[in-house]
Amino acid sequence: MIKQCYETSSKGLLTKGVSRVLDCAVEEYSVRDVPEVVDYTTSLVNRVLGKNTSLSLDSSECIGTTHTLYRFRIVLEKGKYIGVRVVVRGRTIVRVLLTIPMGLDIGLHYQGSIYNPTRELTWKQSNTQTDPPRGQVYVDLPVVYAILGIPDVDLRSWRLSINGLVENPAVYTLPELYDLGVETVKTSFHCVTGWSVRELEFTGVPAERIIEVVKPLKSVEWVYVESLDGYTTIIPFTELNNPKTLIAIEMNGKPLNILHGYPARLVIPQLYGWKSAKWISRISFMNKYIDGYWESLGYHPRGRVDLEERFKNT
Ligand SMILES: Nc1nc2c(c(=O)[nH]1)N[C@H]1C(S)=C(S)[C@@H](COP(=O)(O)O)O[C@H]1N2
Ligand SMILES: [Mo]
Repeated sequence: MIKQCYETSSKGLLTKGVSRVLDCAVEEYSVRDVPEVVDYTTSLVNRVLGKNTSLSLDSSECIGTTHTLYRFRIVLEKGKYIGVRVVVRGRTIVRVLLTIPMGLDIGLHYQGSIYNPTRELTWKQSNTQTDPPRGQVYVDLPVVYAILGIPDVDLRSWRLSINGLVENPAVYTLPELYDLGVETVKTSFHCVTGWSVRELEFTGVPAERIIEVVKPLKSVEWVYVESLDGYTTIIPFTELNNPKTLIAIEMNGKPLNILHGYPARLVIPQLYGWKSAKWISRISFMNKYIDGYWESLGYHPRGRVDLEERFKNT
């Protein structure tokens, strides 16, 4: 039933006590109801853990109008638990992930593979453009997310570092970002969970301008972004190097509110919202892919809205 399994982790998950994630792409499996999801998941998980455990449903939610995510837990001693996340597309199970808590010495029975993100980028998906984009609904105001909490920000010590495989690494204070020259864009914003908001106005430094200054090396393919709260994400270099991508410092003509990522956040309108990291502190240009926070939980390496790239497919 398992096609490929990858072991991964992320900085943010470590702060939540999760030391590793086992992310399994499975042979597509049709289900008619939720009890069938439970039965399937129980037998898969028991095979991987090599013992008989029972799952309890923790929560479930829609991810767009096209996917459903079920979260189970296997309760262990001392309040620890193994989390299980099941990704269902329509009525088809496509992915199962296990989150393993720190300090749990447990054998996992699976054949490991190396995750190859470039295979995802050639994945074929019909892309007839609709408004709202496929699987999304418009709401009036953005939902605010802070999966790792809202960090304390001290502008006197805050800096944005731009480094990695670049000719001219740079470090900016907020006034220095303004000095690079700002532009204002009006854009829709799309969260992978299914809500979209029209016409948000962001002001900031175009990512293209920063790229001109730091001069990434030819070998750069990925951009890894780190935030003050420990949140991370990964973006294909070509998506960062897009005229609409901003290092935003204002929203609707006012400095970003702390809830929206003060002092600076990314805004990458063509990608789902989780790529638009808030409270950013470092942008690293890389020639290799590594998972960020949501990518380590099965979300797509690129996350293009027009191609409906919500979860990894391979
Ligand atoms: N640091 C950090 N950045 C983040 C998130 C987060 O939890 N922490 N959530 C992401 C997600 S999933 C979305 S949809 C957008 C939401 O932006 P908003 O909170 O300004 O509406 O922020 C993204 N950036
Ligand atoms: Mo999101």
